[in-house]
Amino acid sequence: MVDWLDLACYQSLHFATRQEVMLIMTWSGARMTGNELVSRYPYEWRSATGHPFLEAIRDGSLPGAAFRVWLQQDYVFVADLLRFQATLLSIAPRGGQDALAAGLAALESELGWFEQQAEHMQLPLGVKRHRVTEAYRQRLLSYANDWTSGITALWTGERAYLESWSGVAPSAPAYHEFVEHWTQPDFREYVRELETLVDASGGDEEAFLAVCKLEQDFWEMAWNSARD
Ligand code: MP5
Repeated sequence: MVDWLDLACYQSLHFATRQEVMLIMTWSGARMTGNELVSRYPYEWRSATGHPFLEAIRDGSLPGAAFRVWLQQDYVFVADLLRFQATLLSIAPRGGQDALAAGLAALESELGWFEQQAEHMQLPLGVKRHRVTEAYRQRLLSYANDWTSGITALWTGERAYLESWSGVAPSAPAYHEFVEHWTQPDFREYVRELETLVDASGGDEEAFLAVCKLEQDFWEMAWNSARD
């Protein structure tokens, strides 16, 4: 583990460039804030938060089948997220308990909101987990007993949804309620609170990148389902 003193010595001895220092920080698992993670991996972040599925939500061209698959799988995802978050809450430091406990209650009511949406659409929710939803579940569970990776994974998925849905506003009218759900001020504030916890924890690059990829795969899964 390289700490800041080592880095300072390295820098004064070798006149390391900023890039070299950043590289050493990465190798040594150095601390990174949420914003640093997002700006260090612009391609991965864009892939997680921008997708033809979202473009089609914006312009109203999304095939109904793709939206239905997304909604069914996202319901399963949220139920899995609730369980993951309950475990993460059990190891949260004192300063993280408030946000995580409030988030848990919000997740439970979100399941009710999904159930209402599905009822309007006459859509069954008891579907089998898609391979991607299962991979996401497994990955989250692998982080559930480690605070830094767990909070990074949780925040990455939530911020990805905030940015994905903010990016399509104002969407085609059929999706207004969904855009509103993931762009309202309370949700924005929740994501900000999670980010503060990531910053304090030091962040986990690997968890960030894994969740970015899973977010991308999730859009891809729903998008491709219309062509299956
Ligand atoms: C979220 C979600 C956001 N609903 N689905 C995926 C695939 N990623 C992130 O979680 P929440 O609890 O709906 O804000």
